[in-house]
Amino acid sequence: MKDILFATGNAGKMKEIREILEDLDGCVYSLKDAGIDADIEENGTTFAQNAKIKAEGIAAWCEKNGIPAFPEKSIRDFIVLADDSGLEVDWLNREPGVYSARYMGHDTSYREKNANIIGRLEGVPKEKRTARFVCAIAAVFPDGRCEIAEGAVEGYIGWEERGENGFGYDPIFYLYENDRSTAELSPEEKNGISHRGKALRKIKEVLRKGK
Ligand code: ITT
Repeated sequence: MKDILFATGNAGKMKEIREILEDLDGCVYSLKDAGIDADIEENGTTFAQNAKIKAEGIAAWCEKNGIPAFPEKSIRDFIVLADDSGLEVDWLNREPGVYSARYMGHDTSYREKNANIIGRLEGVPKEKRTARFVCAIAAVFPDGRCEIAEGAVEGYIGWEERGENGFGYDPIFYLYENDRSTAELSPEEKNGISHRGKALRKIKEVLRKGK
């Protein structure tokens, strides 16, 4: 199997991605590993569109500029993957959705973003605090074909941040089954049930079949 270039600059995502893809034959490189510093504008309206935009954008960038850390290689030696994901809160008309990373501005801390979401749900009872994490993974093959896989996990927004694991909105996203936040799960537990775990396991099958 060809090696994978995963078009993400998010270290929290990359850690989960490496754990889930570790049993693939090829190596998995991040943008940082490949020395790529490209900014692709995510102007789609769905997670699937943005994942495709990111993967195709990085493939096109490498076609033009090469791969800084691997000057002897071409982007055609890799399958380019990208993840677009986010949190949909039903009470907030599915906000922040595709704007999850940009919500309240890129540079605002997640402590503030999480406090803001909890504040906007003040007085809302548990049964109306429904939310989900959604993930779309795009795979762009050397011949230009693009395959997409999606995954989601249902839960609710809690009343306080809990847990030290994960990243982003994990401390306020709780599971109905055990009333734990996804930041309270071990990495293996989160990958087993998460939006990203589900989407990556589907794309792994596509990669294994070489489709
Ligand atoms: P890349 O585009 O470089 O991959 P990003 O952080 O900008 O990184 P997205 O545009 O896909 O990625 O934004 C997704 C945001 O949604 C992310 O920054 C988190 O805030 C949130 N998110 C996605 N998956 C999450 C998870 O598993 N746990 C907590 N928050 C998550």
